[in-house]
Amino acid sequence: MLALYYYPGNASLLPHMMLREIGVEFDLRLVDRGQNAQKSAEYLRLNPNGRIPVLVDGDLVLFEAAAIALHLTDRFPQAGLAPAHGTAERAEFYKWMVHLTNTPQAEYRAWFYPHEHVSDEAAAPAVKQAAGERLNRMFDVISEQLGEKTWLLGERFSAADLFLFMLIRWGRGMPRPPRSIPNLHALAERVLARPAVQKALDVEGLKAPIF
Ligand SMILES: N[C@@H](CCC(=O)N[C@@H](CS)C(=O)NCC(=O)O)C(=O)O
Repeated sequence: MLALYYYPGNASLLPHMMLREIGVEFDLRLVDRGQNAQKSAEYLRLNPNGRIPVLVDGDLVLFEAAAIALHLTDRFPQAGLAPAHGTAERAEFYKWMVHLTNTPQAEYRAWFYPHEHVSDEAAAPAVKQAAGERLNRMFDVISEQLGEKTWLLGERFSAADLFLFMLIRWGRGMPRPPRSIPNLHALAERVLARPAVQKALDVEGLKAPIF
């Protein structure tokens, strides 16, 4: 039995889109952030960090969206969300998954939660602004690397494209949103056109503008 603990639009969106791409049955369990349920004793037993998402796969309880995503590619290789093990393409896939999680995704914590990075609340806006500027530079590099390719890995779609799509979406309220970079916009449109992605967005109740 698979169960994904989610909140609409949160980092759970990556594994949610993947589960829809895979087409496997799973339970979708809302973590009610309105009630701070991610910090409840019950949820902290699943993820002691009090963050969303968590995937339960039988006896396995997994936190960290990127780890969940990598696990899903291994568990359901037939879905083709990652290249074959041991290939150069697989290594490129790891590069993107790790880069996206430990660089832009981590930076978004400072953008969305600047108060966590200061002892003086008055400094929070400056922290947010600096995080936005670092994110701009990160998206510029990603855009250069993507170039005119269809997907991050070239002609082959992978979970890394779903990850990038989620991160482009998160930046929609930034002064210079990632969608303003033409090739990132085009990639996000291609991801958005996928029926599995449409289904995940629809079930989470996410409405346009998506990114
Ligand atoms: N590195 C973690 C980050 C997860 C994360 O920051 N989740 C956010 C939502 S996108 C969250 O739970 N926020 C609520 C909180 O921090 O209390 C992962 O990828 O799973």
